[in-house]
Amino acid sequence: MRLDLSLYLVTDPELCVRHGLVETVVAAVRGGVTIVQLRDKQASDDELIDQARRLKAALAGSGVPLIINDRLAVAVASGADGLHIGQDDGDVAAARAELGEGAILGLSVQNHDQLARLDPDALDYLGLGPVFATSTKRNHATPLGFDGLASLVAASPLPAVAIGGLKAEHARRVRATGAKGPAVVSGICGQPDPEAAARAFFED
Ligand code: TZP
Ligand code: MG
Repeated sequence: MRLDLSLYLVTDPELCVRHGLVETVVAAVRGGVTIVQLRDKQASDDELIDQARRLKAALAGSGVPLIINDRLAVAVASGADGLHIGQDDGDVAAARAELGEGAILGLSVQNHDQLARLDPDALDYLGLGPVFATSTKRNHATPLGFDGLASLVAASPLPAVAIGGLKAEHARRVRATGAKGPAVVSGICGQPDPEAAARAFFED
């Protein structure tokens, strides 16, 4: 599936409840989201597989890929389009070997050391952040700000999204760093109208 990182939605089980997970994602895609990551640290693998299958069905025909956070086994079992892992979520090469060449594989990167160590041939994109402090992710790294983000993007061998505390009003500055787009949880999922909230990221 085509990789378009213009607006990357990351789901959250608490923030996406107002309209339900599937309806929130479908609305956000109507608003222009180009890629979706299913992220839930608490759910069991079986629960996540079920959610992923329902999301895949809802996204059918949209061209919008579904990425699974952290769990390789869930990505494989659910027929999702890819996997996103952090620095401590296992081996990139092993994930690529199991997922195959056609899958989308992303990695979170917080600093230049991590950037220097990664294997770009095994990956499709990077998630850089956090740009700002956020309560959505526990124990996140020191925020980069736009200057730190720009410095990482400039050194990145792969297309990148930026994440962490990003709202529609930041979209222009994110893209000005060379990042392909913002990755967003609360700025879309937690909003009364996720479709309008997503659309606003293109109107900045
Ligand atoms: N990784 C770095 S910050 C973050 C993740 C998953 C959470 C971003 O959430 P929000 O609500 O868009 O600040
Ligand atoms: Mg992770």
